[in-house]
Amino acid sequence: ASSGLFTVRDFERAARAALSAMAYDYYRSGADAERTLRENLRAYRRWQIHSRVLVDVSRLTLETEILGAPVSMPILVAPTAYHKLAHPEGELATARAAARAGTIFTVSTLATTSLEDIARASNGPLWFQLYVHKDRELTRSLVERAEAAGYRAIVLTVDTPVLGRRLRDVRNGFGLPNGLVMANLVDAKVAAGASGSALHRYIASRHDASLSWRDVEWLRGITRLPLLLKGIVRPDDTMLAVDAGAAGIIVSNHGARQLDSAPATLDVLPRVVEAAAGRVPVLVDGGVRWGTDVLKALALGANAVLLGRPVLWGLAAAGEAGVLRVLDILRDELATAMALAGCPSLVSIDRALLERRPR
Ligand code: HOC
Repeated sequence: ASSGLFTVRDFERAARAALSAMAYDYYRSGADAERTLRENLRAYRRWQIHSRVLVDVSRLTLETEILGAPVSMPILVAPTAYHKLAHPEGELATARAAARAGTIFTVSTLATTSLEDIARASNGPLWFQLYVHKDRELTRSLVERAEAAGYRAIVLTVDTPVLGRRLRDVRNGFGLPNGLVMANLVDAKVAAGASGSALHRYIASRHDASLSWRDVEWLRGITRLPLLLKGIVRPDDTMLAVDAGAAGIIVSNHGARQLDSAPATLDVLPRVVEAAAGRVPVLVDGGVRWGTDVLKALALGANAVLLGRPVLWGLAAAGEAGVLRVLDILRDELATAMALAGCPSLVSIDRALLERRPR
């Protein structure tokens, strides 16, 4: 089903054809005027790669390690909600594809498959993305379940005190079709039907908007898993996160779905990297569509990138095979970009490769 599809763009077109308008809109949407959505993509175009020539690139290596987990490439799968909306096999297909690609899959709290079933289906490394529920015992039990099921890290999303205004979802009356539930939660109804976004109603009633740095301490106290904070765009927050014991930072604006006019993640990456000062890995998501984008993020100091929408496009277009194909495309593009830029290894990708595009 993925024949004839050679780029993430091809997969987005195929996914659009395969999905209901409501599901496609949910995945593709940014908040408000979608300024940040466009900026995340544009930020990558502002850089050009100045290749080094006559470097032996006959033996490229893309393997690396993130928080002790060996991965085949510096490209991980970001947490995204509701994979069964994209494909009947949902998160199981994504998990299997990520494992086959040799990379980490970050499972969302809002998965449509239970975190235990996903762990049983995958022999690859898994992280668990956490939203903090008003009911702290429910949150504690999610963390304990993830730990018991063999997840290797908790990714706390910190850019979501409330839900961003995704106008397409409001207009479409977004919700899950009959039969789909948020399988990790007990009170998990976001059924479509009423006016406005059902996700918005669910989050307003259950999600804890009081989350603060004190809760990061609480979370660290209830798990021995490393804790990454996802949604950081500022150097001072980076320092607070490291001081609070975060094991990693994910520079993210939630795929531009939360605060519109947030900066493009690539633009703030260097300042976050500087603030982290090598004490913890810094990852970035938002706008990665090409292997050259991955190279640019690494050159600006990221240890790895995460892919959100591209994986969903692969899943919607062709299930497990589609996700695997998307991951392989990005891997091949990155390898080609590295060879052409004169970078035989990830450590040879440095800041001096990049120049701002002339105006
Ligand atoms: C306030 C909690 O990540 C999305 C998902 C779900 C967001 C829940 C936010 O749609 O971006």
